[in-house]
Amino acid sequence: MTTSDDALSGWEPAQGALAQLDMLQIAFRGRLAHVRLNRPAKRNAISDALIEQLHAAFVQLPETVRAAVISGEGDHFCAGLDLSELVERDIEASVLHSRSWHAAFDAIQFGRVPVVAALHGAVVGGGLELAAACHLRVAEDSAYFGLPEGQRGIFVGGGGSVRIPRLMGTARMADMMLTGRVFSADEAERYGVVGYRTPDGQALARSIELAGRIAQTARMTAFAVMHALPRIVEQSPTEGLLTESLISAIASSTPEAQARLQAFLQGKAAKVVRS
Ligand code: 1HE
Repeated sequence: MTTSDDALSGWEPAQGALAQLDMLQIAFRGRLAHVRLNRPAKRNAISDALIEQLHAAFVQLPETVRAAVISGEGDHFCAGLDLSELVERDIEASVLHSRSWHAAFDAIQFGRVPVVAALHGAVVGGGLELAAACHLRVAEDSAYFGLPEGQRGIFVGGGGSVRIPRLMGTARMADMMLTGRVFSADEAERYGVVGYRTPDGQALARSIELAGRIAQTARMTAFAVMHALPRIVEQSPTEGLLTESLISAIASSTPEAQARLQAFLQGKAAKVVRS
């Protein structure tokens, strides 16, 4: 079991272009990347500049990286859209603004590596949309989940209507938007929004530990889980089964898979044990 101290030590700050992204703190350790939202004075509200930087960060992750963690500096993960920039836009500009969020969050969901979201404090509006674009979510006790778009007179625009119902169900998302209902970390776990729960102050360490395990997954398996699985889920069962057969055949024929299968057959690989 990795301790918090182990998980949080030994990180090297990003160099070069990634170091220029001033609203993020990016660091690497071995095959892991840590992307931290770094606007604590504004509760990590996502401005136009921050959404651009998030997009840039995830498309430019070095090839050596095999898993990433995203977290928020300060008392909250993310307060959602920067409302101070919600000036009147015409319809075209509004569509393009929303599409820029889609592009950034697609770069996370369908990027190079699985991403674990370490959640604490407010995970609201666009912050929940960002978390929903990640592959695993870890929430500590302080985390709470809301969609204040309803109260602000707007609608989700960062992919929330596509991703959030797939986690918690359409009825719960409708409830959040229509009544302002806020879910606790325990409720979020019960409703499938988060897969892991920790005491306060431990979500980041747990996320890093999980990212470390993800980084050991064979590349083709990670690719299939990220890129094929969500597409298969959207396909008809007939198409899905065919896609599954194709991806499965590709994955099992890679040298990495062959080596792992041989290792197991020779008694050199870990067995499946109770956790
Ligand atoms: C902000 C934002 C923001 C804080 N945009 N500036 N999101 C919301 O509707 C959530 C709005 N925010 C809040 O409910 C609260 O700020 C929090 C619960 C997140 C945090 O509360 P607290 O007491 O820790 O902080 P605070 O005092 O409210 O805020 C600190 C500063 O951050 C303050 O600015 P200051 O200059 O007066 O110090 C706040 O104005 C600022 N701040 N949140 C701009 N969101 C693609 S569509 C997505 C649509 C949405 O995401 S809608 C949901 C928007």
